[in-house]
Amino acid sequence: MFSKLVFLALIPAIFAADHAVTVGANNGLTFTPNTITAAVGDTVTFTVVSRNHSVTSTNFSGAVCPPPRGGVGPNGFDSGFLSDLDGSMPKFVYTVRDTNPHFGACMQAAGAHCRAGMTFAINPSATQTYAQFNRNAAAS
Ligand SMILES: [Cu+2]
Repeated sequence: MFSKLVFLALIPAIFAADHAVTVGANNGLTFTPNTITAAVGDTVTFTVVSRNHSVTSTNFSGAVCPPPRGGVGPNGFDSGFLSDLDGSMPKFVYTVRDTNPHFGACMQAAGAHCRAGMTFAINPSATQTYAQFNRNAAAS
């Protein structure tokens, strides 16, 4: 009985994947990779490796930059500002709750990082692509 319970408890850990995203690699205004394909239950772990950035969900088009505090939902996200200025490489973990497209960006500098291409997509679609989202961000 005990072993069966342990096995059942381990199932999510076995099948859920973690997707690692580096924020600010080489001191740049980037999320690497900028496109993530993830299943419900997967996690996306963002690690800030330079400066001070945020991981915040926003609109696909229109008011993209800066993303609003609290992020755009449903199932949105907002890490708040995460600073690596002290070298601590802070992390933010988002658990994927649905397979809808989610678009994210950095809210730093009143949207300047976002407009400069500090953007990413989780599960973009054929009609809502990362490339179009990034163009929308640059123009917002
Ligand atoms: Cu930033």
